[in-house]
Amino acid sequence: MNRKHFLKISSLGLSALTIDKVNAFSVAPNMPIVISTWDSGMAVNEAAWTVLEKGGRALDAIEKGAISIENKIDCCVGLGGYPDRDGIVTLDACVMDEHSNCGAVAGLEDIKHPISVARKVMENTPHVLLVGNGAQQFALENGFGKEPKVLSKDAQKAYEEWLKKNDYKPEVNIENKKVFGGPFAPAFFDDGTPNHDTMGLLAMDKKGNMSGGVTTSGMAFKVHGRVGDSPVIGAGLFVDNEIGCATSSGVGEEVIRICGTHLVVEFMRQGYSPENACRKAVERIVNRDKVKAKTLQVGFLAMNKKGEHGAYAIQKGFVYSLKTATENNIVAAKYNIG
Ligand code: SD4
Repeated sequence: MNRKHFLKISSLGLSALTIDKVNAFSVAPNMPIVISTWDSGMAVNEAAWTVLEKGGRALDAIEKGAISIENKIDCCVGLGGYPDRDGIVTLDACVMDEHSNCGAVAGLEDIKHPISVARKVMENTPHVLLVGNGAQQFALENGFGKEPKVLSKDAQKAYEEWLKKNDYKPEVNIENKKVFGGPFAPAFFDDGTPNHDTMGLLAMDKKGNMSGGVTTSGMAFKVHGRVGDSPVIGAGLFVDNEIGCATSSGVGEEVIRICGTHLVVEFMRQGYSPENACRKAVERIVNRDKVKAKTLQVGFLAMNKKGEHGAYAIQKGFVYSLKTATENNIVAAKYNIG
């Protein structure tokens, strides 16, 4: 972690925090609890917490948290995110609740809150996933406004850089290395700005019910029409209220291939801790192609019914944000390849 980035975290008021020193797994039986991918999850957790602390439903907390980051104009998810290779921002999102109800949208354009559209798909239709124009039409019919098609300043700059090389190959998210050459953007830019384009959230409310949600602009500079793992139930998100829940970030194709988050929950069902369940899913990806794995990043994040949580990634650099009544931390995930 570079100095500027550390200062940024410190300025969030996380005084004693150094990512490298915190444990990759901790027990938090105290409900409620919310965990979310990356350090940008700290602010998202705060928003979710306003629902959880009042005894609200985990699903409402998830939606509120996701909306808070979708609102950020110059951030990593939502309409401020990076475009596809045609310069168009297309959004993916999903939700899953304690009854295994789920809803998702993929390739959604010009709508600010894909997470809420995903929830409406879940609650107002007999379907699970709406895509592209149909998803937008459904959003408009349900009262969502159409936003103008403009790239955020950051996205515009990144897209112009990328166009110079127009190089489409996955790159690992290496810290402090400017990599505009691949669809998976780096964890941090040279100036220390965090750069992630997927927010996955998992929450357990005071009643012990779990829900999850994911919102993303997907991998930067993807082929137009490409859908990643994020809106795919069982890949980017899975919730089984009897067992646990999981979400993922990274190269979505690798996660889809192994039905990643469903696999993580199934490992928890077999008795693995959240961290070990994530590790086993990561190993499934790495063992499939060890050479390719060196160029990829995938991180899984999970929580079980006891509120225990953990994460594991292919590469160094994956972190998650944790909030309970007594904890407000960024936690570093262990990883397979150093
Ligand atoms: C995707 N999983 O579209 C997403 C990308 C991601 O942080 O997680 N970026 O494949």
